[in-house]
Amino acid sequence: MEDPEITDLIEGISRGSRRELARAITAVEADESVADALLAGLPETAPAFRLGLTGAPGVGKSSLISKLVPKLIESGERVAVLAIDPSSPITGGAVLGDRARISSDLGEASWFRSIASRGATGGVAGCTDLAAEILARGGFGLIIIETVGVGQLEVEIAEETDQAWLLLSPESGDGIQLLKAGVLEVVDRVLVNKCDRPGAEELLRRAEEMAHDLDSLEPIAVSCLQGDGIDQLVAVILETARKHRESPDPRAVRSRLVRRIRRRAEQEWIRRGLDLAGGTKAIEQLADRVSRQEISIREALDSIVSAR
Ligand SMILES: Nc1nc2c(ncn2[C@@H]2O[C@H](COP(=O)(O)OP(=O)(O)O)[C@@H](O)[C@H]2O)c(=O)[nH]1
Ligand SMILES: [Mg+2]
Repeated sequence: MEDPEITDLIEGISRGSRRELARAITAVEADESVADALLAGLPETAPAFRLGLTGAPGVGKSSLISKLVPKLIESGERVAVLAIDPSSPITGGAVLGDRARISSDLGEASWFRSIASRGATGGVAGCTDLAAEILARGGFGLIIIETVGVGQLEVEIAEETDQAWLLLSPESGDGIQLLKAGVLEVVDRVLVNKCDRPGAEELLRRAEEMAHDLDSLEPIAVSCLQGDGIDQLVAVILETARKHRESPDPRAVRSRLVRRIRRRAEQEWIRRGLDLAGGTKAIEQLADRVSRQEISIREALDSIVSAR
């Protein structure tokens, strides 16, 4: 991306333009290096609170977010939601459905966007970190990140958030298994959704036991359908965000910066290394030579990594 374009984006975001904010995040999705200049040009703001909301598909993450966002806005928050669903293509029904459900005219204080694809250079976690940082600089004090499941990707995303909360529901059936498998060592809190459904009480009781044993945060039960527990949850989010903004954990801030710098360095190393070695063309030629058994894979590697 050319410098004048980046200057335009910085100027637009500083004046609160949603269009420029969207363009900036799209640009970073495609190429994380754009974020270097963007973040250098956008003034630091008060720290935003990043809340990760994870859980199996269908557990009610999007429903919950659509209940929470209007209430959080009413309490004076500016809320951005990043929904990460690498499994669903950009045109996927779920993503469009979520977008439609959440963006129902909440005005300037909220922002919704899905990150469905891996960027050209980095991973979803890197892109999420940078998108969240840009949103924070754009004046969003609360950033909710919705991710599916609790696999490796979610662990990575959890590292990019200030707290990661896991949503379980009695319907999904695997809640108790997840708790037994030590999921509370990865997430900070369990929320039990669909407490209008049978089995919710048992699930909540088990979650409470586990949280107690591990000295982890109290689980909270909600029903998006009936509205139970939503106000309590909003109050907990506001309080957690307030505490975080008052005194962000310096270790978390530092380790996030370490990951960000490391990731960007890795991308640069790969790009420079490949350039030195002659790029994709050189690798193709080496592959041809390996397939003709003129050189070994090891020799091909050596010729790439020793290129100066
Ligand atoms: N009974 C009941 N159904 C709910 C509740 N919350 C969400 N659902 C339903 O669960 C389904 C999946 O919800 P969704 O928010 O898309 O889940 P996500 O995949 O985790 O984002 C939808 O049909 C919702 O209407 C709840 O509290 N009670
Ligand atoms: Mg969803």
